[in-house]
Amino acid sequence: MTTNHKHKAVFEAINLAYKQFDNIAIIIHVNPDGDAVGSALGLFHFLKKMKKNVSIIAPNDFPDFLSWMIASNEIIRYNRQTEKAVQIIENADLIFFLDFNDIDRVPKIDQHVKQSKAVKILIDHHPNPTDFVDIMLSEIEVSSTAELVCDLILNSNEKILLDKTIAECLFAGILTDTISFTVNSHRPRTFQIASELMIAGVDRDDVHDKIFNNFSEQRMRLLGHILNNRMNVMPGYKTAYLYLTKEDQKQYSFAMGDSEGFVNYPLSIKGIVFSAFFMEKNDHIKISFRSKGKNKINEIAVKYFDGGGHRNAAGGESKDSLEKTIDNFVKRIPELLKSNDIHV
Ligand SMILES: [Mn+2]
Repeated sequence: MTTNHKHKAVFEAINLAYKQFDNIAIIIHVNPDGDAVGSALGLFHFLKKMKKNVSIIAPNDFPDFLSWMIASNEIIRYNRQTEKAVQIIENADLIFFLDFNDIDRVPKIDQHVKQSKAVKILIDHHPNPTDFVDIMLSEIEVSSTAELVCDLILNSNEKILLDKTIAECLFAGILTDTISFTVNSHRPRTFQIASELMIAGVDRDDVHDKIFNNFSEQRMRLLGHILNNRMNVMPGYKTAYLYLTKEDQKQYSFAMGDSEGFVNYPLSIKGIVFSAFFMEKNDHIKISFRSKGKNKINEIAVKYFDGGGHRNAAGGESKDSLEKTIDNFVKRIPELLKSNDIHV
């Protein structure tokens, strides 16, 4: 039976579940970000302290700049350690799914999950979760999955176990999704949670530094190239977009995670409230969308770009060429403005 988020009741159900079972798997989404890795490791360290046999499984690699988190090297990548990952899922009595809302966010792992008899728990903050679990802690207003995991711990009888190691991982998740408290952080509760994590020993500046000040020289030059040569600003539309060709990626020795956060830069231009970033991949175009404040960008991601996400941060993809995909986006801008009640 699926339980919707009713705060205390759901927290209690989850607390009961992890107390009852010993073999626990934590599964995070494909292309894991700081919130996926941080929330998973925070929960992992917490459950370890409760003497649980716990493992984290990711579909594929995570960016290098997250590897400072303690035990990140213990995360099992399905693409590299398939057999081990399958074995863990088969042995699990309890599976946590963190930071995603649909089983198709864990490609290939989904088949094993479907066969598993384990109790399944979703902890997530993306809109419209699908029903593939037994207990659902889904709250779209929170900053991050890490915030929800922290709230879960604070509401448990084991909150005394919250230490610096757990706190740093959770803080990393919150900082990632709020870009150091500049977006998705309108709720006072987010800061209360952050405060608890700092009391537990987090050095805020240190975590910020590790997450955001980690550019390679090539990546910094790539950013310069994009902003200078690959950005189109449409002030009348309150919109700007960036793109990156395969040729650009080759020229700047593109490494995984290098374009992380680039989509946010156009929002620093006065008057721009919508931003998009188009990246040419081998067989498709990967798109990131961002918007400011009450303006919704996720609807066009769903409607035209086979994607989804939050009000202010969404993603999508296209099988068309880069040029055609961008044209298609520009064509949809009037609808985007209208649906957000912006008249130009
Ligand atoms: Mn997240």
